[in-house]
Amino acid sequence: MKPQDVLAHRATVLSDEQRCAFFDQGFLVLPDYVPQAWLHRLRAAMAELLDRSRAVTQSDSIYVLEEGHSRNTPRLHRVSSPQDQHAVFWEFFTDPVMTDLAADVVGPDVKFHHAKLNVKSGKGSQGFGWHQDIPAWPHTDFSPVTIGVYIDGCTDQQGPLTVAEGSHAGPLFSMYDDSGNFVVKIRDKDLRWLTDDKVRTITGGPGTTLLLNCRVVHGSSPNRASAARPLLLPVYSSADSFAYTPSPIPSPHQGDIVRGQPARFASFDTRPVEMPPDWRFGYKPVWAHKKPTPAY
Ligand SMILES: O=C(O)CCC(=O)C(=O)O
Repeated sequence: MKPQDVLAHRATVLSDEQRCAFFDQGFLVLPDYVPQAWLHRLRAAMAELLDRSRAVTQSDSIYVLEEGHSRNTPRLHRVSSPQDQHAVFWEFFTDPVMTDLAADVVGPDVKFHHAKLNVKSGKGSQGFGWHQDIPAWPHTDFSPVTIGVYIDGCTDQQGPLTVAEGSHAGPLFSMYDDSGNFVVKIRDKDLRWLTDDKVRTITGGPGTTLLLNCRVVHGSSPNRASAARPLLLPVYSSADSFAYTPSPIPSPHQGDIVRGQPARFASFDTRPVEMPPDWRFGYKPVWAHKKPTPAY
């Protein structure tokens, strides 16, 4: 669904000003949005996953390990598809606290695509280079939105998400490096336009929530503080927006309608998207390319 059609529906959570700010700038920050009761449950579920990761010795399709990870000191960079690892995450992703918020920017009928939990253990080595998300999972339009929740909050030192304001309205950049690897990182030569005045750094207290349009240029540096910086990142779209490539982070829940009704017609925005590799034949994660700032 296109922004003008979304705006024709009444909002549930956001004000008209907040919705317009989201469509103008490509992102919106809601300080302390997620209630404490949910944050408690999410922390407990995350602690269980961290505990399970003690048995993992190298990064796999679920756990991406941070340097220094061991059975005694579990250290994670990311958990892929947390909703398939622990029921609490799916409960959260389908709760109105998330789905009503998504509806305010994608329209009343909301579809789930995938999710990640970027744990970013303290004193970490991994950040996320500047990138755009949609080239990894193209859709028929650009309605997909990532709703990022800082479970414990995030300070300047913890590798906060940084966003290039308004960049969703610009071009999509290549996510391939000079050797043809899909590294989900924009090449330096394509970033000359990105001056400091365009960069917004998103920090905030526990429960602070960020809505990020799928075309926005964003990234983050490694976590230099000692505490982890968990950021939960489910992705939703309008029900009438369809992914047309396999997902790099597959889930049995991909395509589930989490609010409203399935679509009878697809919505199309014909701006071009560079195709990702064919994920049907296996996904070579970005950290496997030995690049300094992996993103996926
Ligand atoms: O967790 C972060 O700091 C950035 C995450 C990100 O950009 C992504 O997963 O696409």
